[in-house]
Amino acid sequence: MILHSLSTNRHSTCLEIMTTKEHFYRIPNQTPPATGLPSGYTMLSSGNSGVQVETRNKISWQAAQTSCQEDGGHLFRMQTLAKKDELAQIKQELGLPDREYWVDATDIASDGNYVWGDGDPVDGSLWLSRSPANMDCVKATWDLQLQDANCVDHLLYICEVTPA
Ligand SMILES: [Ca+2]
Repeated sequence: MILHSLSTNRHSTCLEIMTTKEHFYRIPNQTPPATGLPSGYTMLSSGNSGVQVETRNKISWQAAQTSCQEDGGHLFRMQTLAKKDELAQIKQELGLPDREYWVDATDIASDGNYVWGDGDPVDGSLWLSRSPANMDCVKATWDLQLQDANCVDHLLYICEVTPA
């Protein structure tokens, strides 16, 4: 798992400050609030899941899905406008680059019918366009609109984990 350098740095700084404060005030051992999320994930404000944006390692759709599964999740399911807006806010707050990112949808099961990993159909209003080539995987464009893409393309990706 590769963390975005900015968030990693912020995390380190935060830990250093916490450590310093603990020594200064002699605060007894306390555990931080458990989010149930792997390190590097940001909780969506809806509170149902956390996301992490891979900003360095460009890989195929399947390799990206496997990487997210190793964290206990899957590629990001941008099923609603609300989730899209939340992700856009996180992207802005963390200063993440305007690039193309793999998301969870494909039409591998039924050509032309794009669905998320849980079988939910992709909301038509979130599409930027579908190419005449009718490719099998779905990416989010730099401004988080959905577009079909060739699954073997190498892109950045967004993972989503729902705490148990
Ligand atoms: Ca297709």
